Amino acid sequence: MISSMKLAIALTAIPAALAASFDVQVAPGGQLVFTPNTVTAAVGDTVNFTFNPANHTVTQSTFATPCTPSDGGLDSGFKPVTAGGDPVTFQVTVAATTPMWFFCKQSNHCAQGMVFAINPPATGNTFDAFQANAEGGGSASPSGASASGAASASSGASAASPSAQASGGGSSNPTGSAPAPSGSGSGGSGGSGNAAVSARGAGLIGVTGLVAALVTLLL
Ligand SMILES: [Cu+2]
Repeated sequence: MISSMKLAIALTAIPAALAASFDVQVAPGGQLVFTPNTVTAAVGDTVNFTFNPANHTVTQSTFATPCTPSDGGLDSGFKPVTAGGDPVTFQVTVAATTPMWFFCKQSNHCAQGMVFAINPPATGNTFDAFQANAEGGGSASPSGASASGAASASSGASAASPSAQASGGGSSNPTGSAPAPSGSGSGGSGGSGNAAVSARGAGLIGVTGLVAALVTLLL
C-alpha cells in the first residue's frame, strides 16, 4: 500500500520534472516591454508572467492582427499592480509548439511594441515582423501592411517583404479572420514590391539625368 502510493507519487512527478518553466516580466521598470519578449518552449512547458506596475495584460492575438484579441484566445485581463504590492502572475501552459502571439491591450501599449511570442519562427512570420506590424497599427491590416512594406523597403530588404506578407496572409485564414485582411495583405505586398522597384527606377533615372545634365554643362 505504501509502496503503491510512492509509485503513484513518482509517476505524477515525472511530467513536472521534464517540463520547463519560463519566467517573463511584464513591463519591468515601467517599460512597455515583455522581458524576454520571446520564449522557445516545448509541449507541457509553462510560461509564468509576472506583472509590474502599473496596469497591463497578456492577451493572445494572431500574427496578422497583433493588437486585436483573438477569438477564444488566452487573456489575463487587466492586472493593476502597485509598487511594493503582492506579486501578480499569469501562467500559460504550452499545448502545442505552433507559434503563439501575445500583446498588452492597455491603451496604446501594443502600438508601442509591447508584444510577446512563444515559439515564433526564425524565418517568415518572425517576432520582429510581428512587432513591426504591431507598431504599424496592428489591428488595421492595410496600414500595417503598408507600414511594414515601407520599413522593409527603406532597409533595403525588399525580398523579405513579400514573403512576410504572404505568410501573414496565410496564417490569418486558418484562424478564421475575415478574408479582408489576407486580401489587403497580399495587395499590400504587391504594392510595396512595385513601389520599391519604381522608387529605385526613379532613383536611377534621377541619377542618370543628373549626370547627363552635368556632362551637358561641362561640354
Ligand atoms: Cu501594457
